[in-house]
Amino acid sequence: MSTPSVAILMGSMSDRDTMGRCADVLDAFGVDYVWKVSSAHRSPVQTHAFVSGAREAGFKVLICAAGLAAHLAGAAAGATTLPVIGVPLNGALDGLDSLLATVQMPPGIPVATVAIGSVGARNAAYLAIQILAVSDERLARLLDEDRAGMRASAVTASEELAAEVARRRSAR
Ligand code: RP5
Repeated sequence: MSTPSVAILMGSMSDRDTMGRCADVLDAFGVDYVWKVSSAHRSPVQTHAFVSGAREAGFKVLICAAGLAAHLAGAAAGATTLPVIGVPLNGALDGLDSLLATVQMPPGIPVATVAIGSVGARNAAYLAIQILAVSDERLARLLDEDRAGMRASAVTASEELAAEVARRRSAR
């Protein structure tokens, strides 16, 4: 079996439910991944060993999620030149602490930081898929179909609102 394209690292098992939203999106697109608890603070040696070997192992994108003093994505980005997507999680201060810790990286060591919490978890998967789709036509096609679905939902919702306005007007 070949190495999955994506590795999802999270700081704690308590991040599992939120990052399940990320896994849901990867599953929906048929993208293989590994999913690990790997902490910048509690298991730094293991985290560094995995991340520094990730390119050679065949991974293409790393997704790193952590809350509080969220150093996981930044530490990972310092140990690999693979794209690292950071998901700030809400452990305190509405996740603002994690957002700043994840996004404020020094020049040359970027972390592609997404939104706080489950929205970010989903978008991390979408961004990873978009990165993979640069060289994967199947994924590019699925992304186009997914966008078409979103567009259709927005148009349908708008038509429903227009119909509601018409109903309200005739009821006056
Ligand atoms: C971070 O600390 C983890 O990513 C988690 O979001 C937060 C709290 O961890 P636990 O105390 O729940 O293990 O490192």
